[in-house]
Amino acid sequence: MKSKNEALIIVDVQNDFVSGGALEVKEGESVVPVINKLQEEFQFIVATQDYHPENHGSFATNHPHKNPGDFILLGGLNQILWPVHCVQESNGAEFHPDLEREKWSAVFQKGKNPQVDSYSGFFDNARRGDTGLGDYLKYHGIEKVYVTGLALDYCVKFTALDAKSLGFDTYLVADASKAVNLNTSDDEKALEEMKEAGITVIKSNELLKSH
Ligand code: VGL
Ligand code: ZN
Repeated sequence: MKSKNEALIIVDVQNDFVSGGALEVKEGESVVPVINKLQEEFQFIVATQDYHPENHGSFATNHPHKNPGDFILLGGLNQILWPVHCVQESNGAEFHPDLEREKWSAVFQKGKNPQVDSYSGFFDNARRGDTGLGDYLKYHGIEKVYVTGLALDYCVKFTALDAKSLGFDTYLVADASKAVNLNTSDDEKALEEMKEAGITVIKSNELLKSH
């Protein structure tokens, strides 16, 4: 069992990010049994949920003549456009049905402001809006975080980078995360970027074999 100052962060394990979903991560659902096993080890677990209004500026359909993969300026930031995904109250925004939720302390929703995208579970991409996750973890005495979920090259990466920047000892559990890989080896690049920031990349069995 991990100690009380260690948290598991489960990022965006939602129907739209697994096989057949609107913004499919190939074999995204393969992280579910790994994350469920990890949850048994933790006393403190939080999850994030991508939760967009229909008019969200990251949706290609909300911009004339634009397609998913195109870039625009959104709130002054370079923004890649996505298919419509994780719309509030839709099935695609729901957590994967096999994902255990009994032990979760809280869920942090993000991406609600139509004017800015929000990959990290802590801040929006402009770092203006704050979900409260950082203060919540600190209030509960958390010092060490293990980041898991979807997608490795977007929301997982930015959540881990923000955790590290906020002073948490940050671990990325590689086999508990999968990438969208719009470009080949985006997953490798994401892992490198995280390592360079001082995040420790581990495998789930390193967390499980301690007993
Ligand atoms: C995500 C793209 C857009 C993610 C969310 O959860 O990684 N990616 N919205
Ligand atoms: Zn999104």
